[in-house]
Amino acid sequence: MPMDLSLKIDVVENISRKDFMEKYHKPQRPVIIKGLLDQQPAGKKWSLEWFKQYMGDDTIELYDNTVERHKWSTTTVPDIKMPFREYLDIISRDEPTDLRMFLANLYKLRPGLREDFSCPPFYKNILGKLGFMFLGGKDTVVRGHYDVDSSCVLLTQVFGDKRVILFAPEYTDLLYKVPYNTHSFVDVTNPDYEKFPGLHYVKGYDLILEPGDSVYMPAGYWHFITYLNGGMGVSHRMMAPNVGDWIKGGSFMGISIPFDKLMNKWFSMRWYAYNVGLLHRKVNRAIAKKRLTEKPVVSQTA
Ligand SMILES: O=C(O)CCC(=O)C(=O)O
Repeated sequence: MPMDLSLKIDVVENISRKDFMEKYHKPQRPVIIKGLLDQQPAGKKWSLEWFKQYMGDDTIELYDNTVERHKWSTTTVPDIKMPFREYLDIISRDEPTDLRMFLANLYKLRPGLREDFSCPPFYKNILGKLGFMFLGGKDTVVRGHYDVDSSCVLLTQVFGDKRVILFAPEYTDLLYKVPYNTHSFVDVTNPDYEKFPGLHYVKGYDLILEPGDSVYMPAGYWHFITYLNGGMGVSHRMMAPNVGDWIKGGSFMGISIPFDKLMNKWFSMRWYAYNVGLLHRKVNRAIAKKRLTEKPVVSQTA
């Protein structure tokens, strides 16, 4: 039984704040909002070429997916710096790249960009002042994760297309979450069911995010992202509707990340091996629970 990626996500246009809150934020359901970028000047203005002109000389920080330590620890320190223009040249080629720009503080880099695209009115909130920028090239992979602060994320695609696979937080154990981190040990786009049998039991959404469109990812939602070509996205955040997620996010950032970094420093591969053992034990328990609770599918024709 392969994993089920056939869940249907709602797709809406021009959503009001009331509808958004009632139908998606309060019940924590994902949704695609079409054409959000076009409601602000950025829709007509922002492109890869425009960014080259506007801030091509700025030095930006990049993460390199081939660096080993990213596999077992939360990514916090960038690997490479280069002029933005050079990076935009790399991603404009139709060639795979492992270099990605992740969580760059957009309005801090260039405050003027807020005039072009600010937090959409229906999404205004205490965290809405922050905007983060993400870029990648063809086949760039953002390893599966949920956001460390357990906030809700509205990710708007500026140019390029990306494949986004989403899973609800209930599948956290079955997705092989690395202990003391919020990323997954597995690649759901190329599932190895022999090694990772927990993947048989997960159900998710598989979508393509196109330029101008946004996806709302509730708190704790797993996202596995693959860039289909050179692309850029901008995210805005909102606090989760329940206090449990605030506590989870705060304790993860304040306790789990520093603890994991320290243990990695002290014990290196021994800490990693311990965590791999721990995660497999967790998944085995989650599989056993699924087997007990899920009714087998009975053939209708029998
Ligand atoms: O689009 C990307 O590159 C990553 C987006 C992401 O992980 C996020 O908004 O949390």
